[in-house]
Amino acid sequence: MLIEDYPPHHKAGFISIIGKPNAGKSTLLNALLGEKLAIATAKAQTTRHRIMGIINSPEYQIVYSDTPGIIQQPKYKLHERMMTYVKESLADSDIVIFLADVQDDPLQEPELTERLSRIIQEKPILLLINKIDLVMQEFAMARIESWKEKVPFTAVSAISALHLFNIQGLLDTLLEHLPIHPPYFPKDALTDKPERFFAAEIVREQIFLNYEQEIPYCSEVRVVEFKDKPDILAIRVEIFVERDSQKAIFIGHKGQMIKKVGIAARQELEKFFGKKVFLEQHVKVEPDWRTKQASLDKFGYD
Ligand SMILES: Nc1nc2c(ncn2[C@@H]2O[C@H](COP(=O)(O)OP(=O)(O)OP(=O)(O)O)[C@@H](O)[C@H]2O)c(=O)[nH]1
Ligand SMILES: [Mg+2]
Repeated sequence: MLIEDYPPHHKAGFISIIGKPNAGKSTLLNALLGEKLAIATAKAQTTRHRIMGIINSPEYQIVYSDTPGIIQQPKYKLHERMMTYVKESLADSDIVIFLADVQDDPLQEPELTERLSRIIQEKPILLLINKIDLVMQEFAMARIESWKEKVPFTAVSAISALHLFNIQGLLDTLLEHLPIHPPYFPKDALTDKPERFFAAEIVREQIFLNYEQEIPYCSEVRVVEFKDKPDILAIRVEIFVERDSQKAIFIGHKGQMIKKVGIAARQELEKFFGKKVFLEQHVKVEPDWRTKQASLDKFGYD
């Protein structure tokens, strides 16, 4: 379908999903899209970029943005870049979804509630209380009330992004608030990011799942070769850590750890791309890359 072929009442808009680290934003994006686009792990600060996920129907196009978790005090230049993505996504959005873990107490978040109170003067904000599968209903209800006392949210809902609870109802609410507008992207678009980006993310997800402490946070993945041959997809990645000692931990005794990550990543890549994958990994050291402008530019944090 051509971008021009849309009915006069067609709705389209940008919806920004924001919240603290680990609230479940990427899980929610995947739930709304009905497929796994964004990586999601139990560790905070998994997402480092703004990732658009697009859903289309003849009548509407919703462009969701998954964003990095809001960090009040950025420690590295990397964190500052991540917060720039949140800001840009908020500036572009027609509707904001503020996703809160049901355990988060708004009374502990004065800066965040003040920021939300400012944003809501300009655009609708939906409060979504997530992970309600983990608590009693009364607890979730009380949480909603205390958030509402701090910010006059446009609408409020309790969901479980992981168990797809209340997701259809959410879509209906979003469509109500979506402006009449022509589509922004071709109707078959799913995301703004290229395949290489997702290849790097899938490897990074396995790093988050397989290592503890500092390794996930000091690691970055760059795709240096992406050859889509008829029978196999050949992907070569460089994995950067900050020091030699971290490189040794990454590789592990007799290369066991990197092998484990490679096998798991290859399986996930094959699922994502729907074909056989050959994955080659090289571990390199880029000293203090999280604090260096040039390194961040090189790794695509623009
Ligand atoms: N029990 C439960 N767990 C959830 C739910 N939604 C997300 N999670 C889990 O919460 C963890 C964090 O989920 P993510 O989607 O990565 O969270 P995020 O907000 O994108 O995190 P960052 O990218 O680090 O900011 C993962 O282990 C998810 O499986 C939910 O509804 N219920
Ligand atoms: Mg995320």
